[in-house]
Amino acid sequence: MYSKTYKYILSIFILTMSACQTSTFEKEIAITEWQFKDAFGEEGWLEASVPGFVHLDLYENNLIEDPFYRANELEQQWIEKKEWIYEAPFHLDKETLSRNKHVLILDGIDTYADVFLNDSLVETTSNFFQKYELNVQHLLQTDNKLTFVFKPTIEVVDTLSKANSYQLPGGSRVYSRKPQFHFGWDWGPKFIGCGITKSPILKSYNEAFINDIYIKPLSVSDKLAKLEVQIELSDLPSEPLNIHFLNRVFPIELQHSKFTIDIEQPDLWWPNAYGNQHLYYFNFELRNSSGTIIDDKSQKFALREIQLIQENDTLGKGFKFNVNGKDVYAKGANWIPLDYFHTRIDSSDYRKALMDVKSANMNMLRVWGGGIYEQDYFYDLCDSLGILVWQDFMFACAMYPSDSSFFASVKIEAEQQVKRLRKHPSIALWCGNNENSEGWHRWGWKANRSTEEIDSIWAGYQDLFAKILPNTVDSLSLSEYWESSPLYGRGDPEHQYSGDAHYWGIWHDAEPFENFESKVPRFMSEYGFQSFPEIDAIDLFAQEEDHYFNSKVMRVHQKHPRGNALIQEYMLRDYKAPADFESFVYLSQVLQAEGMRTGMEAHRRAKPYNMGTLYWQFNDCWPVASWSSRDYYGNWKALHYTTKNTYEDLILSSTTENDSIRFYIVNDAMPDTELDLLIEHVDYDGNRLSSYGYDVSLKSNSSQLVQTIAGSDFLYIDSLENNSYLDIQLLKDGDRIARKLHHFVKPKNMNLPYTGISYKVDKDSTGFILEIFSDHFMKNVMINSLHDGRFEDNYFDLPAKELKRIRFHNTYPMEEFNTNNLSFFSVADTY
Ligand code: BMA
Repeated sequence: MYSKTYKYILSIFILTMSACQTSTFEKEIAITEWQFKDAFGEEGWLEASVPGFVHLDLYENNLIEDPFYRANELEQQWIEKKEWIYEAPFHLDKETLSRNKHVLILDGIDTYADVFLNDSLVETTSNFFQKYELNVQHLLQTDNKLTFVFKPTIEVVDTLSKANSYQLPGGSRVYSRKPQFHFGWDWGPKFIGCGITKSPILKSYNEAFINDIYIKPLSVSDKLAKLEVQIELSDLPSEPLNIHFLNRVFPIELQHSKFTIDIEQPDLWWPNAYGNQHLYYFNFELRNSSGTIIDDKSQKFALREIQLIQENDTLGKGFKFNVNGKDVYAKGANWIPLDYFHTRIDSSDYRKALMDVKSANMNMLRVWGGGIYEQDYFYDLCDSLGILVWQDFMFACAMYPSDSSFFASVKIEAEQQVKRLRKHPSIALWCGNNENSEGWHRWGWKANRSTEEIDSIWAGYQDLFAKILPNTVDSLSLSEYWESSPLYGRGDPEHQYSGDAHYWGIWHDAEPFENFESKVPRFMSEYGFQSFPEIDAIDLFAQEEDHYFNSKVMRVHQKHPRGNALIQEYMLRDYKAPADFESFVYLSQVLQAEGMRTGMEAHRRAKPYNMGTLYWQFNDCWPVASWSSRDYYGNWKALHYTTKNTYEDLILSSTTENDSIRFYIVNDAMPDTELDLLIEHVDYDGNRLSSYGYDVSLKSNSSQLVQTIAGSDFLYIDSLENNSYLDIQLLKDGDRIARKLHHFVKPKNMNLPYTGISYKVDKDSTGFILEIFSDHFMKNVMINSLHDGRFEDNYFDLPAKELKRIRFHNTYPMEEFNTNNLSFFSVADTY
């Protein structure tokens, strides 16, 4: 038997992937002709889209304006109070009707619906995250009608909440198993309505078919992988069957069967930058005794072992991921749904977003617990791109009910989701919840409660997050489980020494960015700072008259109560007051990027004490001022470019302590090698004032302090600190492989020359390259073009008298690059 203990001994481990193709032997009938209506309204039936949400249907029917535009959110709150009905007819031909079994599959139902088939109640749904499989053969006829009568979610959760003798932290939303961010978040709107977010399907069949294939490793070595293949059929077979697979035949007599197979010379799956993402593809055929194929499914899977390693040391307890025997430094971000109305996200949106994850040199995403368990395609992409997934169960910032019906529902949800996702090699960890434990212990949630109440709420937490969920993960998968993120809240000093941490001293407590350097935990699973989306993106949801940050429209698109004030406060610490709204928007991004760079570099320098940095947050679910590095429309903010550079495999980093400047090299995957370190002192006009060169022996998987130099060695005249910097470069055989500019003062104290830029556009076989040049140093140059696409680099510091070549990644094929479209903006332009 393959046990957890045994797993630690193995160096490799295998999971399977879910992309089973639909067999040709069972018949899937999609139900497509949907209409909807307000149960008590006068409009009557209107055309509807499934998958979808009622807000989108109302918008499509011109009954409301675009929910995301200007302050429309405020006008659309009436929708949550209504009862909505969705209905679709579907026709079955004789052959289909005559089949032995008919199962109606409902999934992603948002949320409380009485479901009728031909006017008979077949289910009352209450869990968005649950798949319902209903045996409906007694109700079917040639012409059928499927009806959903949705009760208003708000009414249901309020009733459930009132039935409890006390309020639970988090409010009434905790009673619903539906995406918690739907109730509004500090980066998201509130459009509570209803929806059928996955298409209902009727499965009609005669013979048992393959329902699930799970390939589980028993042992793996360089030479041989032993795998257990678990086959689940839809039903008990009516006659003995065989599975044909890899030219072998395995008899099947039960609904659940397993057999073992070997793979010689197995290839492993690795995270991004650590190796290839090898995926195996297998085909399984289910045949009856006369050899006729009655079902077939293909299944991909991969070989890898992931361990969460927690070792005690003198300071506390470490927290790191080890893949196939190698410690992996996790570089990434937190992921929220790509759209509040996530049914409009298609595979190309996922692909673009995840390519932006990979392009920024990330190897891990945390799917945050207030959102959704993502679509299969998301995990398929993570598998093929080498992005590890820290998967939260969908519980966030609250305490949850503990009655038996709530637990029963969660148990089904957890079993289904773990079974679905265990096939993906990208799944690195299951985590119980986001900040529930921190909230309970540190956010005053126990105030004004009786001891019985406190004990009962905590016992409920323990039952759910220390028993039900870990037991589910343990019994159904080989994944590790982590009870709550973070282990300790920032109010507890222990957060710096053990487990994962959410460090919000910067932002929520308005601490200076420099504190990122002194408050480094073992694994940073959240930290962040807000910025605005770029001005062209703002213009997609606002008008010229909304262009000031406290306008009604901009306030609707800023959900953090102190958001704008905090951005301003931090901005004035480091920058001169911006002259206008456009400068404010640009500076908000530069401020975010430079502040977060301090954090990212500090975490990486602290390796191996710190073994991961996941910032809050990668993306947005609507256009908003937020902590994201990529806006709702997919534009890279300054932070995303900074992330790309700071998450490079090999980076240079520098800090100032008293008068000492310390120079570091951080290296994740490059093997031991000899390099040259060059430190040049350069002024804003490009004059080289002094130059130092050193030999460096680079160690693999390390952070090395390579030099310490007194600041006064460079700043022998006072004014130099305001008009010069250090240009630090790492060379291998004369080629530059890393670079960092070290500044002596904050941008507001830099004597930034106001200067123009000269440019030209070059073309080669793969596209366009912009060449830019300035006579004087420019801080955080933003290049904007009206062409669809992005520059390889942006918001960068441009040294004086140095030609910089920047490739343009166009979204669509382009004949020529229109230079009239180009504009440049830098910090010197903001005041
Ligand atoms: C974190 C997250 C979110 C929140 C973010 C910013 O703790 O878990 O709940 O959006 O902080 O406040």
